[in-house]
Amino acid sequence: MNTRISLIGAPTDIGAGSRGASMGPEALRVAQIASALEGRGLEVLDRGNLTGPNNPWLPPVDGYRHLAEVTAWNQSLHDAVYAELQLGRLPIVLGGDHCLGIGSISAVARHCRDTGKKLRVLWLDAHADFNTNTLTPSGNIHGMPVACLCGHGPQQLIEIGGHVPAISPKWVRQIGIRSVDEGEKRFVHEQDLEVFDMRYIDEMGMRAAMELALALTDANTHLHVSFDVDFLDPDIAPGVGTTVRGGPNYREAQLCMEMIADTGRLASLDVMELNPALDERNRTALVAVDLIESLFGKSTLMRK
Ligand code: 4U7
Ligand code: MN
Ligand code: MN
Ligand code: MN
Repeated sequence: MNTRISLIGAPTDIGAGSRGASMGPEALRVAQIASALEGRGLEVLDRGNLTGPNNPWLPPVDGYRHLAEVTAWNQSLHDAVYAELQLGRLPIVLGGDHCLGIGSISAVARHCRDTGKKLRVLWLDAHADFNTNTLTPSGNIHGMPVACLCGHGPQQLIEIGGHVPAISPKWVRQIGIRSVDEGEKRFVHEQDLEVFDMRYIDEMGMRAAMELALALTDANTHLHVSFDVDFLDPDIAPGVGTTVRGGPNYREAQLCMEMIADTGRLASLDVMELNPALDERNRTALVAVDLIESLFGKSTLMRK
């Protein structure tokens, strides 16, 4: 695995339904994300924070809230992530709300086109984030990034990575899903997204879900993890804007991260939706950093 890491802070809540994810990057730094990764033998460069428009906190227009501002943030994040990948580094985006997945993953997809890599996106989330402006009950663009990446969204967002669509739904595996809106659900089925929802994880276990989610990845695969912290059960991760009960517990989440680490293919990561305004003494940031250590190979395994 690439041992040269770049942290990119994207301090905004421009696409979210509650304020506060803009403080996510600093909370992850306070939880010592950099030294935790250095402790794993990785070289970590903290590139600091991107800047972008303030959150005007306005109602949606044509089913989109803050479309112009969301576009500006994602354009700048795309450029930053793409630059790190071109330098041969592994970008970790410190979000910020999940609308930023558009800029980050469109840059990753562009890099994969440049280098002939196969892209696999693991979307760890309570939500499918597959709404469009006609399906959305909220107008919040953090509920739309997967649809936008697959080419369903406003022109200015779907074309950020220079190729429409940025990705194919076939490259995505969603894990931990337990809250999908009615119209969104129909669209997920229509587009044939592969979803390992909580019912699947309850019945089959996290191990079976991850084995399938990681199937057919090989030495030519670029593995991108989009980690929405609300993936986790709110008992261990209360500091998010949209908690949904019944998520993976600490042990299931550890296993998920460890199985990704075992592939050795992780090449980019987003840590999104952490909301320190809703957290308790930074404990959600701390659990996120702990899980990220596992994602980078810290193992609870005693076997040789
Ligand atoms: B997140 C929601 F209606 N589906 O579209 C919507 F339930 O990035 C929530 O996964 C979206 O946290 C959650 O607003 C977006 C809602
Ligand atoms: Mn999300
Ligand atoms: Mn979510
Ligand atoms: Mn959320």
